[in-house]
Amino acid sequence: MKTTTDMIKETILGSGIDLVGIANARELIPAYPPRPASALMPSAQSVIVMAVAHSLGAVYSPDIMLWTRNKMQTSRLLDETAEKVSRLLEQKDFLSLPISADKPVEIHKNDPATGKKFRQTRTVGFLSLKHAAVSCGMGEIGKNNLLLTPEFGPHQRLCAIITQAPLAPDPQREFHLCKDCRRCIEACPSGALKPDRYDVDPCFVYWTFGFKRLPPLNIREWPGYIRMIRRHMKRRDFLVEGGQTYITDVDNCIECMRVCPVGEKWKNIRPPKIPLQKSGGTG
Ligand code: B12
Ligand code: SF4
Ligand code: SF4
Repeated sequence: MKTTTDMIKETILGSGIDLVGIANARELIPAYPPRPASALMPSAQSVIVMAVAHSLGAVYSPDIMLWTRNKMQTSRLLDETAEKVSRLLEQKDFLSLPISADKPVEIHKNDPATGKKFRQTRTVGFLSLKHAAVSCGMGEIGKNNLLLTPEFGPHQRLCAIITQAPLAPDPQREFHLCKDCRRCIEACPSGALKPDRYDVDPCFVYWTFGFKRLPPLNIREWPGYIRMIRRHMKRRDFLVEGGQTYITDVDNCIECMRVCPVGEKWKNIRPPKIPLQKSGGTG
């Protein structure tokens, strides 16, 4: 006889989702800052994690705007499925909360732990989708700080549902997918990726504006920083760009994802050379 877990997984995969896993809500891998499912639903029993592969053509397209559009569609598919499945679970009397593949995020100007102002505003999701995916054996976190799955490497988007339904969890697994090839570190235009860590501030600034530098702490470095901004302003219209970003959520960078060679399903169609993608950060 089919269990509720089988029925939920079948519904999800039948909706066009590529991967699905279930984690025990009380045993999620702690992230930093901690993102427990119980903070969002104290009675949570399970976290359903879903992934949809990006179109690889969009990932390798010459202009990041083409990828952005694809990203919106993967998010839409994920969010629609999360909504559908949550309603299904609630019809069975299990409170369920979809966690979107996209915004909103918490925005922190000050460090909640110390109250001190951050050098750069930081954002954090209500649930860490990567950690939830690792918790249900979907993949591992690579040197690029992204979830790598055996099937698609880093080329998927994630979404989740927190639910009271006591579904059967999938075990966490060991993969060793990251080849430590350092391509992501070399490709990162902002220097956010280091061999031993990921620095969120330079990534955020490059991803948002295409600027390779953080606002300097030292007053003597400000003239150089202002010159850099003026160079950008000569070739870019930030007002019009801002409008487009508001409507279609344009990003400035996916290099750490593009260059990663992991992902069995893509081995025959991955291009041999991956030139830098055009974005606000490239000239
Ligand atoms: C906010 C966010 C961003 C922000 C901040 C990134 C960050 N790591 O915090 C920015 C805009 C910079 C960003 C960039 C990117 N992102 Co993003 N992002 C998110 C989002 C919404 C939340 C991330 C999060 O909170 N993670 C949980 C934290 C605990 O884990 P972490 O990311 O490892 O930790 C960092 C933060 O906590 C921060 N940090 C450290 N101390 C503190 C203290 C405080 C108070 C705060 C607030 C933050 C903070 O630094 C940590 C790393 O040191 C998730 C979706 C989600 N809900 O999970 C997508 C998500 C992680 N992003 C994704 C992607 C693809 C990207 C990009 C490639 C950009 C793009 N164009 O899409 C880059 C990749 C950068 C990288 N190599 O990690 C995908 C990853 C898919 C995958 N295969 O893994 C996700 C899962 C979206 C999705 N629906 O699929 N992202
Ligand atoms: S999104 Fe771009 S800037 Fe951020 S870590 Fe990846 S390659 Fe570096
Ligand atoms: S590009 Fe290489 S080092 Fe970076 S995550 Fe992928 S396999 Fe690991």
